[in-house]
Amino acid sequence: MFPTKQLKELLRKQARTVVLTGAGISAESGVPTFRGNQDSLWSKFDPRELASIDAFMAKPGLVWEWYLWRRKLIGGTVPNAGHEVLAKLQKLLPDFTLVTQNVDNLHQRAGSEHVIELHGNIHRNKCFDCGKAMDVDEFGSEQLPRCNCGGMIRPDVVWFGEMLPEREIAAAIDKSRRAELFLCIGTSAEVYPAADLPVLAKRSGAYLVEINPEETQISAHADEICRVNSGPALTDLWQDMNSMTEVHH
Ligand code: BV8
Ligand code: ZN
Repeated sequence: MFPTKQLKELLRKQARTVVLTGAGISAESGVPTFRGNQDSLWSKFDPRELASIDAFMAKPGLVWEWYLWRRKLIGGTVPNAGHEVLAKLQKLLPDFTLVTQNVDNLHQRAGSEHVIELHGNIHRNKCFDCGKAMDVDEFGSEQLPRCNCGGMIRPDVVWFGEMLPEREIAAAIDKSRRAELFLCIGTSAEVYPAADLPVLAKRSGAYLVEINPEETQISAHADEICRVNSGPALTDLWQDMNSMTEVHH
């Protein structure tokens, strides 16, 4: 059952911990995952199509409409228990790193600090040409905002085919190499290079835990699998850790 005594022992001895999260950790907040077949008006579009430079160059208005719709939807959600437990875990463990593929900012809203955002943040914009951060206020998708250099403004997220931010992916790789405990939560582990991180950690000797109600590409590598939604799973983990610390007082 989850958490096993190995996992509890690693946490008790404050093992160097890395957590990788994907869209699944925000599902219980009401943020649609990429794979779930949402009954949203966008379900007819494939995110891998829309989250690309080609789509933005071809149909910038449509791509902006999609991001404005997602931004609005995310704005109406709140972090769930899963986000909250990870923020508390960070305060408890001396060497804890949270790496996320999500762009929804929910980890930060739950109080997590120094979050490594591999794929950017949907609430930030930048200039397509000069890369300058641009805080444009609300705009319609008819007249798209432009930078004073003339470049088009775009969401500050990493699109398919784009390189990940150098500092972030380098830090995530370094931490995964040194991890003693790696929690892989709510990700189908299909998108690279993020999906390499849990395997890299495992190969470097980390104890690999998957928290996901479904099987994924990572399942075969995992030392421990929790086939439960991340909210309840992380709540159980947190309660277990507290009862454990009581015992040790
Ligand atoms: C790169 C930001 C180098 C944008 C995202 C051909 C051409 C070009 C590139 C490639 C190619 N072939 C492969 C590639 C590489 C490509 C890639 O990996 N493609 C995949 C599809 C094979 N990667 C890239 O392009 C990356 N860049 O490689 O640069 C390069 C450069 C040029 C040419 C080649 C290489 C950039 C990838 C970043 C893309 N941007 N997001 C935006 O959000 O709009 S990716 C986006 O999708 C998310 O950020 C996330 O990473 C991914 C979705 O994955 P998940 O988070 O796992 O979500 P998913 O819905 O899939 O799964 C949800 C999971 O949660 C499920 O397992 C489910 O069971 C579980 N779940 C559900 N409910 C719960 C739950 N779990 C727990 N609790 C619950 N309650
Ligand atoms: Zn510019």
